[in-house]
Amino acid sequence: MDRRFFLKASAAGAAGLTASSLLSGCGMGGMGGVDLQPSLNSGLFSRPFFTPPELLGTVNAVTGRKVFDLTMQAGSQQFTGNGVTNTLGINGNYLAPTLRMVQGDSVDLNVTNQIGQTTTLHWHGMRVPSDMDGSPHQEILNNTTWNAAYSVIQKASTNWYHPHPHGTTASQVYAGLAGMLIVDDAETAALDLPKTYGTDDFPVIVQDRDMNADGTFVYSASHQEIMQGKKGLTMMVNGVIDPVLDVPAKEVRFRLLNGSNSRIYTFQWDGGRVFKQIATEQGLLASPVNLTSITMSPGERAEIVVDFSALQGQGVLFQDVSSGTSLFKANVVVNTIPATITPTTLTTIVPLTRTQAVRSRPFILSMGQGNVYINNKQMDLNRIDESFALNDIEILDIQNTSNMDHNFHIHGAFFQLLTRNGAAPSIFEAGLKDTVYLPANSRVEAIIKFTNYAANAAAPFMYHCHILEHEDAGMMGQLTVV
Ligand SMILES: [Cu+2]
Repeated sequence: MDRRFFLKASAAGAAGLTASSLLSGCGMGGMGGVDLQPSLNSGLFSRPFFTPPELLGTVNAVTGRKVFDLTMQAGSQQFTGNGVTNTLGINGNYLAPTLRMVQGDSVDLNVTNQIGQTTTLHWHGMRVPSDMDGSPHQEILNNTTWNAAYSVIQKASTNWYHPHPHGTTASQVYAGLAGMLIVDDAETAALDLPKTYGTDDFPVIVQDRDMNADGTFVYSASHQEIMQGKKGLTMMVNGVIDPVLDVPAKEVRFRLLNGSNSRIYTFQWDGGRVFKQIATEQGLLASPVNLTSITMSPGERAEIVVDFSALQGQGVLFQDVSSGTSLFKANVVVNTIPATITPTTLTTIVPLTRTQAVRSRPFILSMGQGNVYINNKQMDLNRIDESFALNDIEILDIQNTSNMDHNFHIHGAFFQLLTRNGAAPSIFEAGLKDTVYLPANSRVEAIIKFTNYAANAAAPFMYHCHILEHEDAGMMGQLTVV
């Protein structure tokens, strides 16, 4: 079964092009790689799974604030047997440590840019003041340090951090600048959930990359790739191709992040094994929901729990149905820590209701004349597109009128879906969210309440398509909260 899944993967991954045409570069306009490799996912799972180290911060004895020192740096890494590639990373060569914060913390993040070009660092999913958001307006010039300071006001949730400089986000994330940011709180800590990081609680950052035969990354920004979004043929988890992970024969929690530039995944466990989803982007669901697959667009997160207690000695594959690729293998080994029993009630979510909304605000995602738009406009750093009133409840009426997939992410607040194409949203996206998938010609109504001021017009919040090539091409707008 596994082998067949992989063989299907090879055919799907090559998107109808033969391996020889890929190798000669035919039909891959703008790729620039005459030796571009087909998918390197072999189905062999010989490399160890990499769990990014945690960074807990250092408490300043005088101020009580938690201090995180982050260096965005250039490096190199070997992903295949073929050779090294230039990369970017944070406190390392590729990706970044998992930042760990607790609700109620006051944090200082000292971000030093040593990547040789201007960047920013955005805390995706964190509800922070707009001038601390790491948006395109908080530029960090090369060889300078940006000091971000904020209070952690939100509930336990799986977030992430990545650059957000206008026009160069896609290439910087592709080169490796991304990491997880986990918020903990007392309510979640008291639940009988898997929570031992690196033992029964794992980050799963899924990304796709193209590589040349010499092991170097391929990233170009041809017009075609900008419009279609860059999709690599090789999938990686936490920066490793085909990793294998020992998991204990008990419940195990995975914090899924689609960290890809533009690829949309539908994840499953082989054989359609049932798992529990326990959280969306902004925290726990009211109750776990049983699923056999979950679809995630770039920037979306989900926490899931899989029960391996009856599977000791077996290998279970985590797969992307859309491309037919097995992403990593979980080898179930003897459990040495206390078992957990995921509760049937996790938290209380108070839904915002349509009758509370003071208005419905349209966001039209469209394409035309070789460009991408929101409300027929392209991003202008000097223009404020929308103004929200503090504490007003509004409906975001988000419509994708194009024949291509997009998604929608908004900074500074979270939302709940009211409808998808006029019907109730899927159960796996019924929680608190900050990023939502919009397939071609689809519509989502979401309800939102801004409880944070945008500090001033010089530091607005962003909303945008999280397909990074689209974002860079101007599928983004700016809002203030007054
Ligand atoms: Cu888009």
